[in-house]
Amino acid sequence: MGKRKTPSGEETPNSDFCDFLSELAEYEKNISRNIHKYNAYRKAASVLASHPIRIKSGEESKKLNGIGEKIAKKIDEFLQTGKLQKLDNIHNDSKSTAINLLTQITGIGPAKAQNLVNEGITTLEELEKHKNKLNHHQLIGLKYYHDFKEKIPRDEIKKIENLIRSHLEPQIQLTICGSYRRGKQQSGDIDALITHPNYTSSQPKKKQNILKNVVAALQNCGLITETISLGDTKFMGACKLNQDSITRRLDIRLTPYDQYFCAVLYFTGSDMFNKEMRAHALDVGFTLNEYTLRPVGSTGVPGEPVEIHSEKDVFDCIGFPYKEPEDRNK
Ligand code: 8GT
Ligand code: MN
Ligand code: MN
Repeated sequence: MGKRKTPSGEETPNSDFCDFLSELAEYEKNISRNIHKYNAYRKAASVLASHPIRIKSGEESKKLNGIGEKIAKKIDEFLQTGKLQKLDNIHNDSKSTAINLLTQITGIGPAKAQNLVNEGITTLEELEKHKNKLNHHQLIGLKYYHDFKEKIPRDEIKKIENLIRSHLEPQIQLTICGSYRRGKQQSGDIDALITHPNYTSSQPKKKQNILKNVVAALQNCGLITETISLGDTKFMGACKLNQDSITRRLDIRLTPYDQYFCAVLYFTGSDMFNKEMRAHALDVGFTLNEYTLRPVGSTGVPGEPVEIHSEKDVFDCIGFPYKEPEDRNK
C-alpha cells in the first residue's frame, strides 16, 4: 500500500487511521464533550503516528500502548469497509456539523457553540446577523474566520520573527515556539515568547510595561493589526506581514527570566509530548509545568524550583533523553 498524507502533510504508514482517530477526538471534544474519550483517541492517534510499520489488523494494533478493544474494532471496520459508520453518521448530522463549524472560530468553545446551535444559529451567515451574541474575541474570530483557517507557511513566520526581533530592545530575548520551532513547514498560529533579564520571579514588578511596549512598537510598524486581549504577560491578537499577506493569529507571552526555559519547553509542545514528559517527571518525583521544575517530597508538597539554564537542563534533571524540537512532534 502507498504512503498516505495527514492533514499536516506528513507521510506515515498509518496516517489514514490517525486521520479518523483525530476526527473522532474532535467530535468527542466539541460535540459529545467527553474529555476522556477525546484523550483516548488522541493518544491512539499519536501512538499510531509514530509507529513505523503499517498496521494490518485491529488485533495487531492492540499491541500498541493506548489502543484497546474499541479502537481495534474501528481499525478493523476501516480496513474492511474503507470507512467508519460512526463518522458517516456524524457527517450526516446537521447539529454536529454546525457545532463543528462554530468551534472552528477562535473564541467559540464547545459550550458556546452548543448554545448558538440551540438558538438556531448554525451558519456563518446566521452568526453575522447575531453579532450581539459574541464577545470581542469571538467577533475577531468571525471577522477573520477564513484567514485564520489558512496555515501559515514557515517562510512567512520567519519574516514575522525577523520583523519582531528588529523592534525589540537588545536585552529582550525572543523565541518563536509551537509547531514552527518543531520544524513544521506550516503552522496554525504564531506562538512568541519573550523575556527580559531584569524581570524575574522574585522581581515580578520589573515586568512593568515590557510586553505593552513591545506590542505598541509592533502596532506602530503595522505588523499587529488586531488585539484580542492584552495584559502584563500575555498578548493575544493578529498580525499582517504586508499588503499581500493575510491576517494571522499571533500570541506573545512574557515570562520571568528564570522561568524562560520551562516556558520555551512548554510552548514548543507538542502537547502530547509535554504530557509524556510531565508524566515521566512525576514518575521520578518531579512536577513540571510552564513555569518551573520542582521536586515533590514524600509528603506530596512541591519543593523549591530547580535552577534551569537551558531546555536540556530540564531533560537531564529528570533523566529524560534529550529530544531536539523537531523530534517532539508526537
Ligand atoms: P499549530 O501549528 O496548530 O499552532 O500547532 P502547535 O503550535 O503545536 O499548537 P498550539 O495550540 O499553538 O500550542 C502550542 C503549545 O502551547 C502547546 O504545546 C501547548 O503546550 C501550549 N498551549 C497553550 N495554550 C494551549 C491551548 O489552549 N491549547 C493547546 N492545545 N495548547 C496550548 O499555551
Ligand atoms: Mn501554534
Ligand atoms: Mn498557539
